[in-house]
Amino acid sequence: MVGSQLSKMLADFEEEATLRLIKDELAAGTDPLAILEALREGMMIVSKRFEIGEYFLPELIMAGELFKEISVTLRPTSHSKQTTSKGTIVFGTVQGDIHDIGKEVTVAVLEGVGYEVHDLGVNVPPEQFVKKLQETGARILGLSGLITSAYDGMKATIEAVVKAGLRDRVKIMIGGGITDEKVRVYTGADAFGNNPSDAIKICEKFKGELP
Ligand code: B12
Repeated sequence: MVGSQLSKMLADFEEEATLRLIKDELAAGTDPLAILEALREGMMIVSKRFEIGEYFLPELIMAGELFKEISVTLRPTSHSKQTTSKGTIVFGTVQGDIHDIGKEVTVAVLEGVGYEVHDLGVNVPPEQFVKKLQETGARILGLSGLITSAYDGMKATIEAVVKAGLRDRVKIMIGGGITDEKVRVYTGADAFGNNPSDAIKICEKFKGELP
C-alpha cells in the first residue's frame, strides 16, 4: 500500500491524483481503514507545515474540506452496511471544540459496521448529550475532542451523565488525536481511542461488559 505517497498527495492538495490512487488501491483490495489512516497522516503533515509557518489557516481549512470530500468516497466501502443494529451510540464533539473531521470518519465507520449512531455535531453542551441518551436509551456515548480545552468539555459531559443518574448504564469512550490514558482518568471515561478501529474494538468490549 502506497500510504506515505497518499499522505503527501493530500498535504500537497493533489485532489485528482489522490482520488485516482485511492481508486487503484481499493481495486487492489487495500483495506479502506488503512487508506483513511494514510489520509489522517496527510493531515498531520498539514499540521506540521502550519506549525512551521509554511501553511496558514486557509490551508488548514482547505485540507479539512479536501479530507472530508475524499473520505466520502471511502464510506460506502469502509465496511459493508449491516441490516440489524449492533447497538445505539450517542456521539459528538464536546463543548468548546469545533473539530469534526475525525469524528465524522469515526461515526461513518461505526455506522458501517452496524451501529445506530446519533451524531450531535460539534461544540455540544453536556445537557444535550444527556438529553439524547435519555431519548434514545443508548448504552454507549462517544466524545470527540482535539484541543486541550476539550478535556474539560469531556469531564463536564461525564459529570452531567453522572448527575442525571445514567452513569451505571452508559459506557463512555473518548477520542481525538490528543487523548490518552491520563486524559481518560482526568475525564472519568471508561476508554480512549485514537482511530476508528479503536472505536470498533472499544464498543465490542463495552457490549460484553454492559449489564
Ligand atoms: C483541520 C484542523 C482544523 C480545522 C478544523 C476543520 C474541521 N471541520 O474539523 C480548523 C481550521 C477549523 C481548525 C480550527 C482550530 N484549530 Co485545529 N487543527 C486541524 C488539524 C490540522 C487536523 C485535524 C484533523 O482533522 N485531523 C484528521 C482527522 C481524521 O484526525 P483526528 O481528528 O485525529 O481524528 C481521528 C482520531 O483522533 C479518531 N477520533 C476522533 N474522534 C474520536 C472519538 C472517539 C470516541 C474515538 C475512539 C476516536 C476518535 O479517529 C479519527 C479518524 O482517524 C489539527 C492538527 C492535528 N495534529 O490534529 C489542528 C489542531 C487540532 N488545531 C489546533 C488549534 C489550536 C485550533 C484552533 C484553536 C486555532 C485557532 N487559533 O483558532 C481552532 C479551534 C477552535 C475550536 N474552538 O475548536 C491545535 C490544537 C492544539 C491543542 N493542544 O489544543 C492542533 C493540534 C494544531 C496545532 N498543532 O496547533 N483546526
